[in-house]
Amino acid sequence: MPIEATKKIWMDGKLVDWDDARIHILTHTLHYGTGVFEGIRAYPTERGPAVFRLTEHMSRLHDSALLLHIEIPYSVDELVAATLETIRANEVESCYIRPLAYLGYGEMGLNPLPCEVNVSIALWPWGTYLGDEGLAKGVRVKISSWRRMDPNVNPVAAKGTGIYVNSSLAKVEALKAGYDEAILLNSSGSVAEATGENIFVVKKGVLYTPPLSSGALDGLTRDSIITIARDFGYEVRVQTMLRTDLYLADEAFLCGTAAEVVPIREVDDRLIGDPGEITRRIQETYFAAAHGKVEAYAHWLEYANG
Ligand code: PPE
Repeated sequence: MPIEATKKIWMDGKLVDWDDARIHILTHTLHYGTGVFEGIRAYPTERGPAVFRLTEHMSRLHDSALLLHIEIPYSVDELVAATLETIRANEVESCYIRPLAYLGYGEMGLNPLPCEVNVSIALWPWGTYLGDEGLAKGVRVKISSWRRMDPNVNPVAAKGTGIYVNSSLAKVEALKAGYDEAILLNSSGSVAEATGENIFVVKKGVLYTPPLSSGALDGLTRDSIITIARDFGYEVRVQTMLRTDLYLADEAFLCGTAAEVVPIREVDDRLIGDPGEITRRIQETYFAAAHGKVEAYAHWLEYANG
């Protein structure tokens, strides 16, 4: 899906015109994948655009940076303020927000420590990540032949730009085989997550999701869903899962900021079926919360217009 241009991009403290948001070809991160990023969404509400769990996303950006020896020269609060300012400058009601901290031009070679750290915040309207039909009827997923990296190969807890080569390989393999998305197992064969989403299954009314120690990112959507599900009174178990737990699920779904909550209808050609009741309920409540319609989750939103 081509990016829909907006007006301004925040770069190192300044709002620059979309077409002028350029970097040098010798930017360190372009060569070695030494950057960290976030994916955040803002939704339209009665009080104008509201950003879902913005401060927590920016804290995770700082955590990712720490794991990769990147010193971000802006505090979490400064990044939050910059994001809200960029939303106002672009006059959008809803958008996907992509903060990036990267090592800039000036040094080459694998040592990142002498490099200048640059930060940008771009945003644009981004529709459904796995398609409108996927969101409504569910997607077909395939277990990838690519394994999620061992945490001692790469810190998978970091949203590092270079770390996404692994996801990208799995995504292309799944798409070329005619599926919508890939599920990655870790090096011991347990389910980790999808290329850009966490995964849940439902079995006999209980929700299951893999632990972070299986290689799952500490997703904010995952965390929101655990809260929503427990508030409904469902039991949620964070536990190690095998691929066969996916095949035998009553319901299954993916979740992430870009993807939102997407039912899974098939895993490796085993039919799970139409989106089940629990998946539907959670999907509906997640969207309602993001649109400022659930009082209990009002604290998840930060409003661009105060
Ligand atoms: N796992 C991975 C590997 C991942 O990239 C994401 C977000 C998640 C889980 C879910 O995390 P959270 O968004 O906090 O619930 N993936 C981002 C990037 C997607 C992309 O294509 O780029 C996102 O959803 O914004």
